[in-house]
Amino acid sequence: MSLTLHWSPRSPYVRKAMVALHEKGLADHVTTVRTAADPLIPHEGLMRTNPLSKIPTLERDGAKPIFDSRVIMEWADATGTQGPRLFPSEPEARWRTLSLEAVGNGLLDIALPWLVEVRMRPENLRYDVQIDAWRRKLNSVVDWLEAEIQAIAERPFDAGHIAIGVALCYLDFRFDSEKWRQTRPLLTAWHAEFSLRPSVLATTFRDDPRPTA
Ligand SMILES: N[C@@H](CCC(=O)N[C@@H](CS)C(=O)NCC(=O)O)C(=O)O
Repeated sequence: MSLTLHWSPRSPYVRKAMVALHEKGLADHVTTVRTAADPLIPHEGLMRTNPLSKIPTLERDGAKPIFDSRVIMEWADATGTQGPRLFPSEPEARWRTLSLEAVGNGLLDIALPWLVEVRMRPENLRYDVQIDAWRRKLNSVVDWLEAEIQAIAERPFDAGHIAIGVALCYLDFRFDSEKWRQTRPLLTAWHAEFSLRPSVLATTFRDDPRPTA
């Protein structure tokens, strides 16, 4: 099996996909290609494969490319022959997994535009009302997780855990100043355990040099 993943060590969506590929024993089949997916500069080459110019995008020999982190996780779950079942088939378990995955992913959907706003937008154009709304939502999500995490931890490890755990790793990477651990001891303890999984240790975030093309 030959797989090429458009990848960046800075991207939390890529990390979700990579953690799933590791969990399912597929990571060794993947060649990563460092691809600069900049929201302000659509990537001409990447758009030929994924019209959205987003990563992760997975190219497969002789088959259509797959994109969106959740879709790649589902593909990994359907393809890998080892590791935990990431998307359960029993309906109630599945709806819960998909909802938890959506919460983790939604946290990233708050964090990424926030980062663009404060890093890329000229300071005089910054919209503080929007930043305040993102901050309130971020706190709403981590408060909700603090209340739910004991029940979540009792569930078999799946795509929901991956999305939530990676999103919290991303807060550590880019939003340290928001201090998500403060007043959330249960979530802190769960995340410490999540961070020790080999799949998580193998996919750490880092600020590598940005490719020019
Ligand atoms: N919903 C997508 C989001 C992917 C995404 O936004 N990735 C970022 C990198 S962290 C990206 O490619 N941004 C480029 C852009 O927005 O044009 C997923 O889950 O894979």
